Amino acid sequence: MKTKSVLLFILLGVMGLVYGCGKSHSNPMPTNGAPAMAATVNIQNFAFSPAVVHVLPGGTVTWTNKDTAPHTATDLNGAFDSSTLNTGQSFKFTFNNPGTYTYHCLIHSMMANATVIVGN
Ligand SMILES: [Cu+2]
Repeated sequence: MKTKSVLLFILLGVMGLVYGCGKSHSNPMPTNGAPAMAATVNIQNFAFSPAVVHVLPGGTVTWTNKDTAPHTATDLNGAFDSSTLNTGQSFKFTFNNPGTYTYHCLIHSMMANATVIVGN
């Protein structure tokens, strides 16, 4: 009887760990809701996440490379260029001029069409 409840306790604990771990990845994805003064973009799994961010004029976007591969965040029109970001490295850029900035990774051609929208 006592052994049984100990086993049940352990089983519940293990299930809790598994479930808890699964849940920790389900943070709400920051999307382009109301524009803010700052936004962050993770470069992960060969993608910019989120692919679209919206900041107010004067706002700053920070990109962080969470992959093992190097990446860049490079504006198609030359407004900004992170140059090569290795694992764990970040790049910040402050957008003073309203507009839509489309950028890509210079190293991986499939990492294209990510966007920073600057406006109110
Ligand atoms: Cu890349």
